[in-house]
Amino acid sequence: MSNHREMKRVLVTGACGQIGSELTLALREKYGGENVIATDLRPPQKPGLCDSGPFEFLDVTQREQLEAIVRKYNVDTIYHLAAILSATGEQNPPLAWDVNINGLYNVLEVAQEHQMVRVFVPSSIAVFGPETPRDPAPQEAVLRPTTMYGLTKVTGELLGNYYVRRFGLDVRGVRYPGIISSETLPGGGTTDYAVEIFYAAIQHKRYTCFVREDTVLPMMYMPDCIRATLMLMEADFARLKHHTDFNLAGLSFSAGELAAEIKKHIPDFVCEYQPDFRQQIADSWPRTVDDSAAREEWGWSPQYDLPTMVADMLEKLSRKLAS
Ligand code: NAD
Ligand code: AKB
Repeated sequence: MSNHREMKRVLVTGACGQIGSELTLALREKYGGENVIATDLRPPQKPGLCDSGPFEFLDVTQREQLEAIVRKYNVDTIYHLAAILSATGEQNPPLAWDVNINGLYNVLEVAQEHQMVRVFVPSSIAVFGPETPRDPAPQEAVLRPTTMYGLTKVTGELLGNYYVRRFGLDVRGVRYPGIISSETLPGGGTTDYAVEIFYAAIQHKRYTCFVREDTVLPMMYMPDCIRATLMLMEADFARLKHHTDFNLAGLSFSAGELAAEIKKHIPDFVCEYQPDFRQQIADSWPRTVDDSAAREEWGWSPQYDLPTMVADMLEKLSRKLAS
């Protein structure tokens, strides 16, 4: 199996997004700036991504563009983060299908053709649907999502596992919960309220939340997200029974509990609730997930709980918004 070789030249797709903008820098710390090629459809918002290593424009639905960059830099590992998330996906299902399915197919085909060492393909709690137990969602569960995004994520998991079995390509992935971070705004998901609320609390002391106060979803703070991603990619392949579909838990809380925790730091903060179409998506997802497979197979354990995450977010974001 190819995983005995070392990862030396890493390509990140969707590098300007919420996760990519921070994961790329973490990878550059680890492998050296010039060895991590950031790519996206759009230009980087922050100088950091361009200053610390190469950046190339890449539309993942265009296989020849991907192929050219892989050849140019002699890429042996891909972190494939380019995707259309749940809320945008419901507003434009054909785009979600094209980017999430055809883009992934191109990445896996090129990775196999170039005998790559490893490929990371994130999945999501969006693979679950109303028929899955919600508290917690088991590792092995009924996967009948009701969103186009969820449907593409289930297909992505199956496709990744197919390349592992059929071609011996080392493909790995986790079902990320909603990610909370202070660097880059999220890109059109249902869990975006859990980030927007911090900006609104600091800037306006008011937030109108688009899900109900009692809505509980699995979430994770970015430092845990980055740590989990690097841990899985460095795990011994021989210990992995799963490959592309690890449940991954951080913390779970209701929108009301999040607002109350922020209010401890900003006492005059007011949160109102006006659910929109995203409520239905949130209601189809679990409240918590069972991540015992990730814990057993590669030693996963999160570090942040609600109070430590909120305190750190407020501190980092206040500093950023003041500068
Ligand atoms: P994001 O929306 O913030 O970033 C995605 C990036 O992909 C954007 O910069 C966008 O410009 C780029 N992109 C879109 N279409 C493209 C195309 N055709 N070619 C190249 N780039 C394209 O997303 P994210 O939150 O950083 O998510 C990264 C991955 O993690 C995705 O697979 C997503 O499904 C998964 N995930 C994210 C979360 C979360 O809460 N952030 C949760 C679960 C899973
Ligand atoms: C979304 O809300 O679409 C993402 C996800 C959980 O996959 N944050």
